[in-house]
Amino acid sequence: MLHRLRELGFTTRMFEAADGVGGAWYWNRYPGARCDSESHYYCYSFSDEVRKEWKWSCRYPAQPEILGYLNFVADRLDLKKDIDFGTRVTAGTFDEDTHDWVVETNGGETVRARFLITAVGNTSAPSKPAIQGLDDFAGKIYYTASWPHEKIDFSGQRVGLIGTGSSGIQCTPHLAAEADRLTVFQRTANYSVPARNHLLTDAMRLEQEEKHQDLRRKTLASPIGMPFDLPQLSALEVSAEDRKRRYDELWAGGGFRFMFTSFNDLTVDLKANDTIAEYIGAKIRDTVRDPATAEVLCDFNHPAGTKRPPIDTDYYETFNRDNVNVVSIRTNPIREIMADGIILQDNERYELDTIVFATGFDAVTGSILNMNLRGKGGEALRDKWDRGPRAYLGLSPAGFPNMFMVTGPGSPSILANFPVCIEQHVDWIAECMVHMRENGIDEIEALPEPEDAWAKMIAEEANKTLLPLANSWYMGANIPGKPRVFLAYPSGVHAYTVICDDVAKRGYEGFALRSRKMAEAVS
Ligand code: NA7
Repeated sequence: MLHRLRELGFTTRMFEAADGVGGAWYWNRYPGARCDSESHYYCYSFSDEVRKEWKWSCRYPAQPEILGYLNFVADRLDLKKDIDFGTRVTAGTFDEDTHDWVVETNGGETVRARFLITAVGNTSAPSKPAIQGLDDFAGKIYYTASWPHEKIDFSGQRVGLIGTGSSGIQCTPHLAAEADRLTVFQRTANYSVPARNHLLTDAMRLEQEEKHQDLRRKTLASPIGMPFDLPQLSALEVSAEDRKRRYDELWAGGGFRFMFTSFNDLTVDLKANDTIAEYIGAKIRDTVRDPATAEVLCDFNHPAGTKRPPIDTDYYETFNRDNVNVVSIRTNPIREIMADGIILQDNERYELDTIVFATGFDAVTGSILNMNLRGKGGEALRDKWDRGPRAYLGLSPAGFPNMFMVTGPGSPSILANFPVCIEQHVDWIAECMVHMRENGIDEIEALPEPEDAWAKMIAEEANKTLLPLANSWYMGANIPGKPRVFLAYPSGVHAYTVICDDVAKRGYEGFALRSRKMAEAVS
């Protein structure tokens, strides 16, 4: 966004809480942190030079490599000189007289800007559960979502890991390899699929480059922003043998393709979903030697794919180690944290030296609300969103003129490949700002009716799927008190792009466009 606005001649100020670029990839430095999307499409596409100058080492790069890539891009485009690092936005208020945003930072600075663009990520406000006794714990506490920069030595430690989402699943094998003992506290069993990571050879990279145009076309045509051939068949219209053959084939290839390219009705039909859930369950039971452990790991309690699907390297295999065990806390939750460990509701005690929280995020809305934004009439965004986030096209909330969100709630970002969604938002927002500049428009504001219609459509479309059945962060259900509202446009990034382009073509239909001159003429 910064690069595009600078190219277009806008004056910018950019604030970043961290001391460096990278966002989620800056903070999530836990052992095993790795991308679940393949490197050749989990990257920027806006510059052929940038793409050709960077060489990915493997199919799913680890956090340090992705952070290296983001630093490479920022340096290559000389972006860092225009970013105020180590600076948090503490408040933002729309000034109706001047059509400007007044932004305050923790450094005590106040900045006026015509536009306010949030690009604060979807998984950047860590969720730190308030478990009774947490402050009394005498050992060390770490959060995967804000991991220290220095290497942590877990050797000789009894480690407790809370959380079995993507982060918990990724760090489990690494903690197990180092710690004396690892106890994984699992509230909801997950359906993890092997990543099948591998190094990329020069020949593989060359092939990706030769096919770039074709892959890019597929990526943009896909609802999930990944260059996959979409499944045409229902899981229920093939024979059990053909279904198993398809699952076997895709399981061998690993990664998101297993979930997203096998059958077309897995997230809309419970019976179809059962087939993939049973398949993954059988794989877990085949892998994990102790039947009781396998049963805990198969206690899914939600349809497959209705929480963010994890992929892993040796997750289930790790439970065959002598120093690893899993404890179900679904019906027997953590009662308290004591100085020397964790005690469950049934009084079962686990003595620990270290607790690692892989408990996720106040996703999508948390970081936006933490900025204390106020729109027209001084309305707080937190109040406007107290029954769930609302924003027309997931881009701009009514009552908050000249505010745009990159990957905001109601956009497709959390269900799709992030770079594709980010670039779509950046292009749309930049074009809108140019349109305003060229036409003497000072203010753009989403209208309440189209915003309502957008929220209604999201709920209706989400309800046609199985996604609302899970207590997922997609639904805001992981945070106590957070409204249970589906947080994404559910029909995919391709359909979303078509709608956004159409809105722009129709002169930003659904938005009010105002200019000071017009207002003066009327008065
Ligand atoms: P997730 O996917 O939100 O996973 C968090 C995990 O922590 C999940 O297993 C939760 O169980 C568990 N959790 C959360 N709060 C608690 C409490 N209070 N007690 C016990 N267990 C708890 O976060 P991740 O960091 O793994 O992944 C986030 C995204 O980052 C990921 O999807 C990628 O997009 C990258 P639950 O399922 O809620 O029962």
